[in-house]
Formats: sequence, C-alpha cells, structure tokens
Amino acid sequence: MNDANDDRYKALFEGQAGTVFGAIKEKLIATKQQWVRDGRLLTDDAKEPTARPWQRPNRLPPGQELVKNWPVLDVGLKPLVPLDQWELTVAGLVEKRVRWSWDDFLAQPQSEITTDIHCVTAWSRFDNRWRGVSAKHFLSVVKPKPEARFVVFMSHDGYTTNVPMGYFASDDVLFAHQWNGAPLAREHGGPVRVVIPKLYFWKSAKWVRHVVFLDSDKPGFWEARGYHNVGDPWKQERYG
Ligand SMILES: Nc1nc2c(c(=O)[nH]1)N[C@H]1C(S)=C(S)[C@@H](COP(=O)(O)O)O[C@H]1N2
Ligand SMILES: [Mo]
Repeated sequence: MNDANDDRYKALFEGQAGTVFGAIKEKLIATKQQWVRDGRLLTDDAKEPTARPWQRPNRLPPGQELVKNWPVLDVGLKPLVPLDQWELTVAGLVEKRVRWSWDDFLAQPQSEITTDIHCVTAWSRFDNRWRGVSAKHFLSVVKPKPEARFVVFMSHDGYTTNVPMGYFASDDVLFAHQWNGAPLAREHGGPVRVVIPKLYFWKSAKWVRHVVFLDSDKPGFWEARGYHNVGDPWKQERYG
C-alpha cells in the first residue's frame, strides 16, 4: 500500500506485531476514486445548510440508508494481531509518548457508549454498543501540546486516516475492543479500533496501532484519494 511504503511511515511501522493476510483491493480502490469524480451518492441536501440530529426527527443523515447487518469494508489486508504482541504507541506533539501493551490498555478506565455508524458508501447502522478506552482519557494521559491540531491514526494494515483534534477529543470517541458485549471481531478491526461517531466510518481506523499528533494536517489513505478531509455525515461531506 502506498501509505505503508511511504518513507515517512516506514520507520513507524517497523517492528510491528502480527501477520497481515490478504491483498490490496486495487479494483475497489479505483472504483471508489471514480465515485469521487462522479460525485456518486450525493443527494440534493448536500448543498443545504447542516441539519444536525437534534434539529431533524430523522436519525438518518442525508443520502443514507438504514441496514440491520454490519458490512465489512477495508482495503483488503486483514491483520491478525495476537494480544500478547498487541501495542498502541503514540508519537508527535505530546508530553507523554505512551506505549500500551494489551494489559496496560485494559488497565485504563473503561467506558461504554452506544452510537450510530454512518458509512460513506451510504449505509448506516443504529445502536452499536462499544466498550473501550475513551479519547478523553487517552488525551489526559498523553497530554497533547498546544500546537497539536491534527491526529493521524495508523493501522496494522498500513491504512491511515486523519482527523482534526476537536473531533478526536469529542466525548463519544473510543478506542473500542468490544461491540455489543463481545470482543470486537477481527474483520471489524479487533483487537482494537477507533470509533469516531460524528464522522463517516472511514475515519474510524480498524486494527489501530499508532497515533500521531501533528501541527499541520496530513491526509490519510482515502483523504489522499479524494474523500473529504473532515467527513461530517450531517453535512454530507463525502468528497473533498
Ligand atoms: N485499518 C483500516 N481501518 C479502516 C479501513 C481499512 O481499510 N483499514 N476502512 C475504513 C472504511 S472505508 C470503513 S467504511 C470502515 C468499515 O468498518 P467495518 O468493516 O467494521 O464496517 O472501516 C474504516 N477503517
Ligand atoms: Mo468506507
């Protein structure tokens, strides 16, 4: 994958645990980039001013369809990370570069939150109960420096995604290891994935490995391929 092969990332991925299975879905990636060029799935209310959830009786953002199943989407590589090799590391503009093992991670205060998923491919799934370590707690430990304005997540499959600090610091953001009372399945990003409910689901990095705090923005895998830099479903920020 381009991102993982990028020299700036190489050092960060060295010594990464686990094994990666599968192959990059080049065709799927090309199709999605064509969707960006075509403005696929955009509905007229994309041009309207934002209607926030509390302003509309409908929990479904514009252009979304409700599903009851939970689709699996990724760029094709499915890492298998044994818990005794699992680590979460932090770099960039922070006071404390934590390195959490699985036991360290579980020893942090645990939070539960129920949220809706909104995927840019137009499906939404209501009432997902996540358990894990909140971004609020994580931030209280790593203590970002005042210059830190953007966060980049880097995953075991080489995937990256970027979010403005304000979205990451939101009360509903978790590093989740359980979904609906059971360990998060590997296909959905287990052992641990990020969950950022206020943004389209591509911002919720599966198999998260590394968190980097930056003073300037750095587009991630899909952002570099035409997806919106922020990705607010209520503003229908699909493409950038
Ligand atoms: N590490 C990683 N995280 C990822 C992806 C990926 O390919 N790799 N795909 C993103 C996209 S595009 C979506 S829609 C969601 C899908 O999550 P799900 O498979 O649990 O539904 O994961 C996001 N996080
Ligand atoms: Mo997606």
